[in-house]
Amino acid sequence: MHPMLNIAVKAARRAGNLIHRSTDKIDHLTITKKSHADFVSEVDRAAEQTIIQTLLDAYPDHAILAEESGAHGESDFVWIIDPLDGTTNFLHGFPQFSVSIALQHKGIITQAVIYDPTKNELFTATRGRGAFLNDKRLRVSKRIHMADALIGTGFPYTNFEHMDAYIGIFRDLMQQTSGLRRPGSAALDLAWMAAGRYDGFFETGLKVWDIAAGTLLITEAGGMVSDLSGGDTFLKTGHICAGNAEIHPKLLEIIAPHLSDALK
Ligand code: 2AM
Ligand code: CA
Ligand code: CA
Ligand code: CA
Repeated sequence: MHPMLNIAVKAARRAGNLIHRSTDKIDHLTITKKSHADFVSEVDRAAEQTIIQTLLDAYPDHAILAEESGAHGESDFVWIIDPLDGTTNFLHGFPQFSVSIALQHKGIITQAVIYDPTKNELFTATRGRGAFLNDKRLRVSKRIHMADALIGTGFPYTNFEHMDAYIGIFRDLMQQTSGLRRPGSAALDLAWMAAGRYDGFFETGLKVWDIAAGTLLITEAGGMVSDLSGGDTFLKTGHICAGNAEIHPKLLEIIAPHLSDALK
């Protein structure tokens, strides 16, 4: 394993264990609301501190971009961190949340870890070296027909301007696929896409820490990732569409007629 991935795995496991131990105490946590439906607990913050400390102990010169504490440092190496993706699920004891850590080198994501502490599933990827679930090599699914496809998604939050477009896409997919799922951790959704559990995935308005690691997992597992019009702006816009090589273009085709300029 690449030494930088190894450190990221150590950080993700430490944070995941902390989160897992805290599931017994969710009724006693201090919770604040950052914006509409965006909650943060002391567990998010503690997990983030554990991750940052582990990474900076090994690589003190690297820069950090983390959901709860923002950007620090200046370097060609930037660690992009979501310490707890799926906080709403976590706070309800709904067992679908994850830790997501990616390393970006000169603008390119090179290492990725997503850890699900509930199932003890560790998803990892190094650019050019494939994606893994624990020790098993991952490949995206082989389904080719939309009618057989299981599609993952997440609902739009703050940008209610995207709501009508989203619901239009949702309605079409309901009629044309074998099912839609909305579990609530975008990072874990992307890892599951890489693992072939979904055939396609789309969501709008995500943040870079939700998707940085997951997008590398998918491409290393042989899948495709783009924005909603097939371009490569997804890390910036947070509008994302993924799939295996057959389903991805078909999903884009269904999405296209619904796109407002803001979503293109
Ligand atoms: P979080 O739990 O780290 O905040 C679910 O579709 C995804 O949306 C999760 O990755 C979740 O990340 C994110 N999310 C939840 N509430 C949000 C909000 N109010 N604004 C933006 N993203 C949100
Ligand atoms: Ca959040
Ligand atoms: Ca998140
Ligand atoms: Ca988070």
